[in-house]
Amino acid sequence: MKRVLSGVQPTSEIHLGNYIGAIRRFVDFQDEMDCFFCIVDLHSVTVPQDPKDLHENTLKLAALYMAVGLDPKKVTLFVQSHVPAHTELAWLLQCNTYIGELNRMTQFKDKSQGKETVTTGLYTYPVLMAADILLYDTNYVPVGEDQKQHLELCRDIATRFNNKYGNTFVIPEPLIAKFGARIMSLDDPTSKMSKSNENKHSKINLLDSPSKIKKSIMKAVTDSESQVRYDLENKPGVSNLITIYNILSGISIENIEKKYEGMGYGAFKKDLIDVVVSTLEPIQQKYYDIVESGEVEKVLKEGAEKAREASNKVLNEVKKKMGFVSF
Ligand code: ATP
Ligand code: LTN
Repeated sequence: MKRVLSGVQPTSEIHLGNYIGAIRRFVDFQDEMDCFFCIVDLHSVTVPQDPKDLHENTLKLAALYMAVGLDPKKVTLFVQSHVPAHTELAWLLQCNTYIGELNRMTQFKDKSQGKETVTTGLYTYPVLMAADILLYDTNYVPVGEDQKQHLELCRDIATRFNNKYGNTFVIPEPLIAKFGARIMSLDDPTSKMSKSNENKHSKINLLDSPSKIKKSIMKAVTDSESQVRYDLENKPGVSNLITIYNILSGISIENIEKKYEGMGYGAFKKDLIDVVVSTLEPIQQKYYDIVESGEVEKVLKEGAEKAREASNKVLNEVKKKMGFVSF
């Protein structure tokens, strides 16, 4: 059985971009592949985190993973910091990664720009991500567009290690959707919807109330025309809203354009609100049921055990190949 692994940071709330580009797609793999889905809390602390928020967001994300349909009987759900092999392999890989490679990472450049202080963790973050993936003999990594460069680095590190020490790592393939892999910010359709954007109306979070969703969509930047038409270059705001509508409703872009011909943005936005609310309502209902049931802790404990067991094989092989003594 092929193996799938992906991770989401428990930083702030999970938004519609995370859902469309990543989490929603995880569910599609659980019946056919051996899936590991991780809450990458060690990645979150590369930027300042309030300890109370990190704690809460970690448990929240676990409940959300289940609320979108991931079944802990079929997949391994776990918290990265519960499996020490991640940091151990990350160190070994750091000693096989070049500064020049990390200097090219655009996410580091974006996230460090204009900051007074930047942690070394933010700089070496892609190597920890490579460790997450390579530890589990992962074949496929479903992620959004923004992670493409990190996946390429992971493949380079793995290939180099295999060439130097003999075949050790499976070379993973990124699975980036052709459509919806980069949902844009509602307040600025030229930048991606992001957890780090402080404007609450730039994004829709999965646990947002209907009135917040309504406000954010009504405020979403469009253009001075009134035609509902998909045209990424000239109408990025409207095209982003059409993408969200299309993916959540299943109605084709062509049919969306026809449906709102001559009607302006008001009617389109009103229906989009309904589409988003009716997608998120059942997820929210399930989320609150899961939180109330108290099952999250048990799921994460079992997940950590399975992940610890699965990760040791690769870690031990790496250490042996590099010449570390073990008894
Ligand atoms: P930040 O923007 O603060 O870095 P994030 O929103 O990217 O955070 P992550 O936890 O880093 O959140 O991402 C989780 C998953 O969601 C990754 O697979 C990522 O590629 C995907 N993703 C993030 N933002 C988007 C987006 N706007 N559109 C599609 N996929 C996205
Ligand atoms: N870097 C990713 C999160 C992440 C991840 C992973 C994704 C950490 N480890 C392993 C896939 C596989 C991000 O910022 N979205």
